Amino acid sequence: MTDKKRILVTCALPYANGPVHIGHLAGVYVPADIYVRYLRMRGRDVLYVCGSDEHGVPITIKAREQGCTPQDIVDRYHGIIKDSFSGLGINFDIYGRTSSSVHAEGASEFFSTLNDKGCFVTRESEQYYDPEAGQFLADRYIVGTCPRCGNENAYGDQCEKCGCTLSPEELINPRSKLSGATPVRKKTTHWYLPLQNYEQWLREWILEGHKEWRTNVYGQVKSWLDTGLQPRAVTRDLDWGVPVPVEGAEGKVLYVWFDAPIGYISNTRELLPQSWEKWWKSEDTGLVHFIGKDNIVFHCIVFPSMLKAYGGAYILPENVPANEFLNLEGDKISTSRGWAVWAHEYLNDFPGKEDVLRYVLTANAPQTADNDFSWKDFQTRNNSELVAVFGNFVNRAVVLTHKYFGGTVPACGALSDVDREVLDEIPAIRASLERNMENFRFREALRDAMGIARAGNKYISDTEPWKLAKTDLERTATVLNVSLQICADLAIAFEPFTPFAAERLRDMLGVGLYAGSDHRIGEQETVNTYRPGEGRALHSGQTFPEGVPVLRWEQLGDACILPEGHRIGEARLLFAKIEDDAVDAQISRLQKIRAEIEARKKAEARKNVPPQKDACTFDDFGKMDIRTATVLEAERVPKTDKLLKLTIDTGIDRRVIVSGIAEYYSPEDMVGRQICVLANLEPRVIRGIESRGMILMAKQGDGSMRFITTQETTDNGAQIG
Ligand code: B3M
Ligand code: ZN
Repeated sequence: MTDKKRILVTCALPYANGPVHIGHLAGVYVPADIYVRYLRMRGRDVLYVCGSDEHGVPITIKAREQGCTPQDIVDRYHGIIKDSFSGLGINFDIYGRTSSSVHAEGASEFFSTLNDKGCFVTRESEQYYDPEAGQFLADRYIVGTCPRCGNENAYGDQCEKCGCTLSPEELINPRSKLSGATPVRKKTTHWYLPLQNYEQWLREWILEGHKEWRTNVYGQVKSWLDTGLQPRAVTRDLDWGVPVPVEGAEGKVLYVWFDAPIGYISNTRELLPQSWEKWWKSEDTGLVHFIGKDNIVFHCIVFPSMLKAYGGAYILPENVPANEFLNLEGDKISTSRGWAVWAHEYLNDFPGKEDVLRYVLTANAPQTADNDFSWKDFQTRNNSELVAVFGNFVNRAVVLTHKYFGGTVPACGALSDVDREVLDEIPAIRASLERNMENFRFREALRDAMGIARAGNKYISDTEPWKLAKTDLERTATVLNVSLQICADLAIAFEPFTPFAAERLRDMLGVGLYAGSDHRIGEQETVNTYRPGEGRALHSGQTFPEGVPVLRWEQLGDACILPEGHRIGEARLLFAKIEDDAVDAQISRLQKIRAEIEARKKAEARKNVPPQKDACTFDDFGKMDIRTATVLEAERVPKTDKLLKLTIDTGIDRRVIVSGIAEYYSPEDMVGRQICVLANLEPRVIRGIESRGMILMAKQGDGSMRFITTQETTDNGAQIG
């Protein structure tokens, strides 16, 4: 970990065009929150900054779809997102927004400085313009036919059907999404940041200087640099965003990825108008960006190049611990398709279980590879880890202390081997936990913390104080004393991961916690809003009532955190079991969404009508003898998935046909059905069965088959043609 005096932690600014989901939480916000809580407990001076990213084309599209203004959209989602974070105990020192005036000023000034210093190049190019709407079209505002797969509704940047990346010029028959008009090419000028000028410097700074960064981050940076950097446009023709502060640039705004990272700085300025510079321009500050993998290039290449271009002492990140993606029940999370678990809905559906989500997302964190969230795993981790191990251990220690010792910490007598063993285990776990935390390995750190609960649970099961109490109260006292010390260890170790439960546990133990200083930064600037545990968290300048022990990280692993005679609180439920019906409801909600997605996909695919084949003559057709026939018997051909053996009455005779329709019809579906067959097709032997003729099938756009049936029952053997 950085040994800098101050640590500035930023989290990717979520786009305010939708709520946040578990993928965002697992990738960015939960790990950042764990890190910040940990650092604060270690007494580090931390500033924790985030906010909504409120610009960009998708927000304008959503507004248009919903018939409201972009401001309405961002107002709505900013509120939802902000509440979701605080509901989960993720309490930034500031959660700002890029539509604020402080940000507009800051971003504008940043651009002007770079422009004045000659850091940009301008280029004229031709872009699509909607003559009816009178405006240039962002890539997403242009639709047309995909040159690769023929999808008629491909976007100017991507075809969602075949997944290919496109540029608007490649679309066949482009049309404007705004008016439907055919766009015309029109000249426009944009500002570009020539990233190639920073290549050598980036190589030295990251490839030489930060070999300790995560391999996924380092590798992505290396491959960008090895491919060679290009000038990047930092302006757009759009009416939503920070206006380009240059005369003659009317109708242009800063590209969202230019202004958004400046948002980190603006939000710091908004919170600390007097002293923000000491967080951004002092070598005493260590900057850490928490992001998802799709943001790596912007945080490791583009934004650092911007800061470098600006000059003036801006610091660069010490680390960018980007995560991979979290999938949901085996499929990629998708906001547009609705395949997600939304944070605000979770909080509604599982009140009081904020920590369970934090725990599961950390235990399954996509740190080195994509990972999967499933509701069954969520339930199992809650019931067999949080409830059965952690909760069960604490409950037994606290309840038995009330039962045998009137709720006071009993005396610790001579320690036996089992006692020593468990007590010795904890300092070793702590060392590993700290190493993991400081190297951004939160999944492993959580495993360490859980190791303490497992050790405690095993200790109390092995020593059986409920039995001991009948014969040896002195030994019982020692066992419960040791158990309560381990409970105190858990109250410390779990604070970063499950802050709500850690607070309940401190209540049970009758203790407070040192959770960091209150960051008195300037005269009138007091930040740090510590919410879960507020009543019992100790900030500098605050003292707990006489006699209340205050836990500190440094005590983790001490054999006597809680003094003999200390009164503990009442037993409370630390974690509650999650029943089947709660997760089944979630699973069936997802099944419904999956069915809708499938239906939409199928409907789309069906529209895929293949072009007409080459002409054939009447004689060609006349050679085919097509008849109506009825299926008399049907059975699967053994050892195949696709074939049915059908015995049919063709009116001419009774014969056997082997048909590849088993994927679409079962034998029972077929018996009694009247179908059409090509009767004079040369017989063929399929799987040892002579097949005489072919059943006529209609093949749909998605590849599925339906047999052709007669509308009204006709005689078998009727000629079709
Ligand atoms: N708004 C988040 C995303 O790509 C993006 C992050 C900006 S951080 C400066 O989902
Ligand atoms: Zn395509």
